[in-house]
Amino acid sequence: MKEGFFITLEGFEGSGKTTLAKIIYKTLLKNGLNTVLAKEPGGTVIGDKIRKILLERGNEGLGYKAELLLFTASRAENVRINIKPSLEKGLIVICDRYFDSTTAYQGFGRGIDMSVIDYFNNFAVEDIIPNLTLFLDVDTEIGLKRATMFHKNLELRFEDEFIQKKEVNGKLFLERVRDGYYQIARQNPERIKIIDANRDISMLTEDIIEILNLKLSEKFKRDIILKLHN
Ligand code: Z5A
Repeated sequence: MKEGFFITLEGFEGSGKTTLAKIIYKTLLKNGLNTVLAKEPGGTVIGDKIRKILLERGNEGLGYKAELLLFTASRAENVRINIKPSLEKGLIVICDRYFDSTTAYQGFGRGIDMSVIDYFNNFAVEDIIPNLTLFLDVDTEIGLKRATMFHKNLELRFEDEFIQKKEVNGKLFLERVRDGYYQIARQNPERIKIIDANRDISMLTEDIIEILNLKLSEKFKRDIILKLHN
């Protein structure tokens, strides 16, 4: 079996994950590296239907357990249909959010027991663990401002909740998510690289290209110096 290279992007909304995932994807293709772009939640026929349920304004009544199961179902489909077959073909896969999002939002954010989170994360992804995760660390207020300006009015269930600044155990939901990401990054220093995402996109891109040059050179056992796609 061939083995590809799996990159995930993580972080708070408005940190630039989607923008940067597209820049990386185009850059890798331009440099002759076969690459696939995926995202979560969604990215498959069933996953896109699940995405609607999860993100649409009006679905505020959704319980935390059902929310976890829906993110898990969407991920299981993404792994089965997009990610695993592409990695088996030896391709590079970029995924905009993956299981660290569930740990950060449903685990640290919602407060669901971590043994339950780990069980469902493992259940969905089997042995498909990212080789590299870029954690785009943005100040929550900056990220939220960027995200709410950009999002379609329908996909605002989470943002609505952040704006209401719901508190659990004396801490805001969005603070718990951000602290959660730091903990996940500290526990996985080899896999996760923290990038200051408050800066200009061009500066973030430079940092990411440098990390990719290093990681992909190791992977393909030859010097890779990526030329940026503009
Ligand atoms: N969620 C969860 O709870 N559990 C899970 O397991 C998963 C997800 C997988 C939707 O995710 C929600 O699902 C999310 C977590 C939860 N919570 N919320 N909200 P999503 O990935 O579909 O949505 P998102 O993370 O909110 O995406 P986003 O707002 O699109 O954020 P982004 O991808 O990081 O940002 P972007 O699309 O690249 O940029 C947004 C805007 O900001 C755009 O106009 C850019 O031009 C601008 N931008 C981005 N970066 C910069 C910089 N550096 N400078 C200036 N402007 C910038």
